[in-house]
Amino acid sequence: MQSGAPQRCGQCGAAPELQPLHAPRATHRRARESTRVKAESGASVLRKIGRVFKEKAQVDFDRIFKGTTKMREKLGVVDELLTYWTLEGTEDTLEALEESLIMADFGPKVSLQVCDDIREKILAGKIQSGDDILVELKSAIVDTLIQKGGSTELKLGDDKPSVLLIVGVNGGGKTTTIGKLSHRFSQEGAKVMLGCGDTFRAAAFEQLKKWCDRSGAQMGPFEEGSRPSKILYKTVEQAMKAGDIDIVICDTSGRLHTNYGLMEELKKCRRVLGNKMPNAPNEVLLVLDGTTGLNMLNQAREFHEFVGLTGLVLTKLDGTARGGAVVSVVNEIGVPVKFVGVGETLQDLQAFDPVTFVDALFPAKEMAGITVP
Ligand SMILES: Nc1nc2c(ncn2[C@@H]2O[C@H](COP(=O)(O)OP(=O)(O)OP(=O)(O)O)[C@@H](O)[C@H]2O)c(=O)[nH]1
Ligand SMILES: [Mg+2]
Repeated sequence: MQSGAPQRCGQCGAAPELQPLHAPRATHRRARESTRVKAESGASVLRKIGRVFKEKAQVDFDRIFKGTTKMREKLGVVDELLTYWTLEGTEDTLEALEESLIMADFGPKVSLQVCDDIREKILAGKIQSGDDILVELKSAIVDTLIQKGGSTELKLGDDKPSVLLIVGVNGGGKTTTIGKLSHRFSQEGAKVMLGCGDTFRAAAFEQLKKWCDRSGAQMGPFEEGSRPSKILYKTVEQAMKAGDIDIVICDTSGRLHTNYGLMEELKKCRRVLGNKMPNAPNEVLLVLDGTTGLNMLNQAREFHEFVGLTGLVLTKLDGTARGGAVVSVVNEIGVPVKFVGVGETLQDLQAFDPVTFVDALFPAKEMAGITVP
């Protein structure tokens, strides 16, 4: 953490972004009382978390900047390309730009779309310089993420416990993401329970339990030999009985999107959660390994068809130059990215904000006229 970074309030523990809520003459006693009232109202905790994460995503530029180093290196050529743009050389520049975007795995469709957008603006006389092209390039990518994906805010609903189902192929980073999420929720004052729907790997329970201990969550019931759907059902049941659990996060085993039987099993997990609680799961998040590039497109299509995704988590962004592929996924299936993983520690999960992400990829140029809903 940077030395000058804002800290939690030493007396009442309020997160930095909540400290302005300390009215000028408010005492910390009053702040503590208000925290207690909030803790009693599950709905307000859940609503606050979605909002706070969204706000954080817009301010925590450093982490996302560091996590996108490899992508930025790959895209460095764009800057050079645009510096030497001339009106006569437009077609050559756009061709090279399209190629650079494809190399960073934005995918042929998105890359072409973006370049067509730029060409249109050049022909309309709205672009006068390489800087203008960069602004248009960034706007086009942000627009795709916002218009196609919709709101990136986590929707936890009003009734506790809120239930999150985490799905994805093997080794993508599901369990690690659950640990990081659990940590973030706990930091915001929520009580978390983890459900071990991974009955495939022998060590899955122990791995989840470790994250549970690190993040201060509770572990749901687990029985060797039980079906994942039964374990997750019982986890939500136990959380409901306990009464004070705000959020249940359900882990599942990794599976190939082409394995029909395992995808049906996942569908069942989703269904039984809904049987136990009317709005469950509140979020179904697909974890996508950033290093797989455009391979994530087919995964996303299939998982969306089987279980109806509400959000994407892009992991391992710190180790790849191929994260651009997620723009193709959003463009194709119309589901927003909600988080990005930028490392292996508890802190390495960022709520996703399209403008921050695109600014990190193409830094030091102002984005004009873009508002995030
Ligand atoms: N660098 C980096 N590594 C990550 C990130 N997220 C997860 N990992 C690593 O990816 C590996 C697999 O992570 P898991 O969380 O076990 O993946 P999983 O999807 O639960 O795997 P299965 O349960 O086997 O399907 C681990 O070594 C993690 O440390 C990330 O954002 N950055
Ligand atoms: Mg796992």
